[in-house]
Formats: sequence, C-alpha cells, structure tokens
Amino acid sequence: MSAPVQQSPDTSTDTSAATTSSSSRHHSPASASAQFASSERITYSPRADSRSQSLTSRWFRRHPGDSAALAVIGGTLIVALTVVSLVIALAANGAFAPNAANSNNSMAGMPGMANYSANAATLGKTAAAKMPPHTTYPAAAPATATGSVVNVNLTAQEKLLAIAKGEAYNAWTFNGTVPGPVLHVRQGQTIHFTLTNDGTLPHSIDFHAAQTPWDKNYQSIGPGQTKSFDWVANYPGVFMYHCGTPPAMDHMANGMYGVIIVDPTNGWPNGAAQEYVLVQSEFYTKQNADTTYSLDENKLMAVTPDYVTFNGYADQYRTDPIQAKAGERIRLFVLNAGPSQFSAFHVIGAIFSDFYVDGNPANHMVGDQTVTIPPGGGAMLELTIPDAGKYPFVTHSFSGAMTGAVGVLEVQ
Ligand SMILES: [Cu+2]
Repeated sequence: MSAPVQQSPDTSTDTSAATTSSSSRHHSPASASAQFASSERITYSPRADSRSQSLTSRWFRRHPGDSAALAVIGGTLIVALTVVSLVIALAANGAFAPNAANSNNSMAGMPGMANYSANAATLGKTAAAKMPPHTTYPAAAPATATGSVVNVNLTAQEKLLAIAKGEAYNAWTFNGTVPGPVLHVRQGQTIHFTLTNDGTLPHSIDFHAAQTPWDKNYQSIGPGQTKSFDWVANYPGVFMYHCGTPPAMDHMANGMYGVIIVDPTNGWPNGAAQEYVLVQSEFYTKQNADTTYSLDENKLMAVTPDYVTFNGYADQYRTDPIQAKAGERIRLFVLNAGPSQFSAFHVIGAIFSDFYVDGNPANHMVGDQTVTIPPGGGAMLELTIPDAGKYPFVTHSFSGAMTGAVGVLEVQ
C-alpha cells in the first residue's frame, strides 16, 4: 500500500499521554473494608435455601387447614420485605446522609463508600511496600487521530497495578494500564495495527470495530513476537478491543481490554461537547502469599466480583471527580468490558438527552434515565446539566455501585 502513514502526537497510539497527563494522586493502602464484620454478610447458599424450604413444608404439614393464618403471615412478609428494600435503596442513594450534600469534600452516604462484596474482609490487604502508586486514569477523551492511516501499537505486558485502595493486582495489560489506552479514530481511516507481546504468555487482539478474519488476525502470538495487520474503521461507535487468547475470559478479567472510539465521518450529530470516556469492568480477586492479588477463577465463573470499576480502579472518580461545565453538552463514551455483568448506566440527578446504542448516530434514543450496556458493548450518551452541583454516576445494577462502580460528575 502506498497510502501515507501518518503518526500524530494527538493519536492515542502514544500511550504515555494516557498515563502521565493527570496529576499524581496516590491512594494509601488501608483496610477499607475491614469494618464489615462477617456477621453482617449474608450468604445465599443452596443449603440455606433447602433448609428454609424444609422448614416451610414442615409448617404446612403441622397446620394443614389454616389458610387465614397463612394469608396473614404471607402479607406480613411481603410488607416487611418491601420496607427493607426501600430502606436499602434509600440508604444506597445517600438519603440518610443529608449533610453530605452540603459538604465539599465528604461524600459520606454515597454508594461505594466501602466495599460490600461478600469477601470484603479479605480485600485491600496488600502490604504497603508492595503497593504500586495509583494515578487517576484520565477520563477526558483524547483528540481524534488525523490522517488517512493511523498507526496503533499495543504491547501486551503483565504488570502489578493498584485496582482499589490497598489492593495490588497482578494484571495482564495493553501498554501497562487497565483499561488499555483510549484509541480515538475517525470513520473511514485505515488502522495500521501492530501487537507486540512483552509478556510471558501468549496474547492476541480482537477489535470489535473491525471486520477482519479471526483465524488470521486475532490469533495468539508468543512472548517476544510481533504481528501487524490493517483494517478500516467502517462503522462509527464506541467499540471494545480485547485479548482473545484462550481462555479469553481470563485474559479479559485480568485487564486486557480497552475502548476504541470511532467518530462519524462528519462528526457527531450535535457537534462539539465536553467528552469523557468510562470503561466499566469487574475484578475477581484472591490474595497471594506475597499479599498481592490474582484472578480467582471460582468467583469469575460464579460472577461474584470483588470490585466493579470505572477505568480500572474502584471509586476513583468519587475521590477525584470528573469536572464539567453547567449548561454545556457533556458527551460520555461508555464501554462495558465485563467480562460478565451488564451495566445499567445512570447519572443521579440527570437525564440523557441523547443515547446512541453502541455509539452509532443511527441508533438514536432520547430522554433515557438508565441505559443497558451489555458486556462487550458500548454507548454514546449526551446530557446537559443546567445546575452546578455533584452528579454521581453509577451502574444501577447496584451491587456494582456498592463495589466500586461509582463516580462523581462535578458541574460548575
Ligand atoms: Cu492476553
């Protein structure tokens, strides 16, 4: 091909930009969740279910005709469960922490204050000396690459990363971060892609934005190897890229994913906006002898994550809010990298004026409160917030919000 190869400093192929442009914020290790005693945790086990079933059937046998009593007991149970559900929902939304709304630095009462995983007592216990520093993953979208051909280089690297306060995780990455670098291109551009494997295991690439044969271009390469191929960004949208080396779920759960935003040829329908990128994903962890954490296969298969995060670190935009301007359009590129949970993306106190399923302008919906984003899917969301204030964003699949998938949009 004689097409000119252009490399712009604006392209996200320069991944150092993605990791060094924000101010350095270090999260000191601490046992954030030790306060949750095991007695407060509820375990739903098959054994517990069968025991309650057998108690129920014994009661029926002893009280064969007592339908009035049954109706009263049933009604009372329904009322009690409804009240409990309401209390939990209100507490999760900070309704019982009225002072927090007036505080500039306290988000007490917000979801995600502490980790509510069933394993909370065993999380966040990496020795301080082992903790790598954490820098907030920049949420601002990088500039769109220019030129007809864009060079994209990704390097598979296995690296110890902070994924939550006090928790160092043995991640597998693209270019040393989880998620990998944000790639921002334009519809019609040719992507000249090169994968380099600097790890100790086979790795590969899978671009959801590409149309290319899996058996040729998405195959694994060994440590030390390099592989290149070209593809054309034919469809605009918010697409996932990830490692697909078997077992692909392990490579994704360990951090090998990122987002590629493909702008429409003639730009987004509503023009310029404040653009931010959020990648939701889950972490399933178990502690090693050296106090760092690695993938827990049992939790992975049971879909019981310890953390659900935006941009790879639990609660990072709760402690370091994303800044936006009131009255001006905000554009969110949201990807759900999974690997298994659906996202119910929602901004508290706001409504999405425009929602584009998978980020394609043709898939336009309006006035949405909560949008479903499947694992491996994306969304482009727009909203304009008239009043200054703090607007938390969450996955309204709330166990995710309670384990780290919560942040704050601070509007001024
Ligand atoms: Cu891999």
